[in-house]
Amino acid sequence: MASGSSVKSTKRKETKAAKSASPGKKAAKANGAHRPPPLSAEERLDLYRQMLLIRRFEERAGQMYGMGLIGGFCHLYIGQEAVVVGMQACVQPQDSVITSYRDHGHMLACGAEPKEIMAELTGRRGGSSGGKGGSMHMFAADRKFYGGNGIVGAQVSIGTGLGFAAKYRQSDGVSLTYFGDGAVNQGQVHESFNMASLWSLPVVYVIENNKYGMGTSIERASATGDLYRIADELKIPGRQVDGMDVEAVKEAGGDAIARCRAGNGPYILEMLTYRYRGHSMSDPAKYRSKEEVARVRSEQDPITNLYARLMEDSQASEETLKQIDTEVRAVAADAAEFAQNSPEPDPAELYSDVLMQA
Ligand SMILES: Cc1ncc(C[n+]2csc(CCOP(=O)(O)OP(=O)(O)O)c2C)c(N)n1
Ligand SMILES: [Mg+2]
Repeated sequence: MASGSSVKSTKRKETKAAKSASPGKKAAKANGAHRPPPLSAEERLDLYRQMLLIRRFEERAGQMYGMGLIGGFCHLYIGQEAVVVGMQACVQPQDSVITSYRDHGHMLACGAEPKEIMAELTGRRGGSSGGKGGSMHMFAADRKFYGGNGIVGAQVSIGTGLGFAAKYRQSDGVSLTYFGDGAVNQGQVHESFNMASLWSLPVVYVIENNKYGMGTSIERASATGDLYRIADELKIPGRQVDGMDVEAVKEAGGDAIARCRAGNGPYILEMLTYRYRGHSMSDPAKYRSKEEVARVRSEQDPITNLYARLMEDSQASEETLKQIDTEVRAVAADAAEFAQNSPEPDPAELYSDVLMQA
């Protein structure tokens, strides 16, 4: 029967997907095993600290969710830290950032206050949006961070608009527009690509290819696996990057941003990455094996690998790295405490900042 054979072929593809879930290796091959020049100890330690802060912050958020302190959806970024940390290491103050609902790491990497992010998660007054946005709708206009968007792909059109604004106002800014593998084949995404190419807009499209859109693997959702070539016909160049290697991300991000800033139009970076947790806190992730996750964690973890490089190149001692862990754990713990003690929003605030049409 036709349906039977399609189930079989889907299963075959999933097995293939599980076997090929080694993001770093594939990109290293695609980039000709190019290893960027090593950074200084100071630069590497800064990247290490930022990735570890995101990891510890999100672990804490996961615990708080489990304790019933965070309501609604909560999508953790654990595993993908190298992408946003490597990219944000290349930006200038005039550059803008926009992403999906998987946004806590992006807020942290943009320099927003951990306490305010955690209080936003618990829906408290001290949150970055006064507790009215929550996990999916983080926002920090003072950091040029434009969300936190719950509609898959919507941020690609808005991010393209941010690129248009930068060009129109001659601000010399670049729009960093992050989105997932699950969004690349959407209509509005391609309409945005077309405009950006036609008008030569300064937009770096960062595809965070973590292999899954909810429970659907990229192999089952997309006719092409080479997402960095998705806008070839629209003349947008692209590059595939090992998104588990923060130094490779930084190198590729620096190139792409400089290219856009110089007026060469948009660019696509496909980051091969992986999320360790389920799609959201309520996802038991039954569509992939525990072994698949364990393999990526043990072979490709961006934090463990940078730790190893720091040690290998004698750029840091075990004590220094342990000290960083202690410090970021304390930041996450302080944020959690603040987020539990901050008061609930005033009921009078219910309708403020809310657009209503009669
Ligand atoms: C327009 C739209 N369709 C469907 C959904 C439901 N949905 C939420 S997340 C998601 C998967 C997106 O996957 P991906 O873009 O790969 O991002 P990831 O969650 O992996 O970061 C879907 C289909 C939605 N929020 N918006
Ligand atoms: Mg995805």
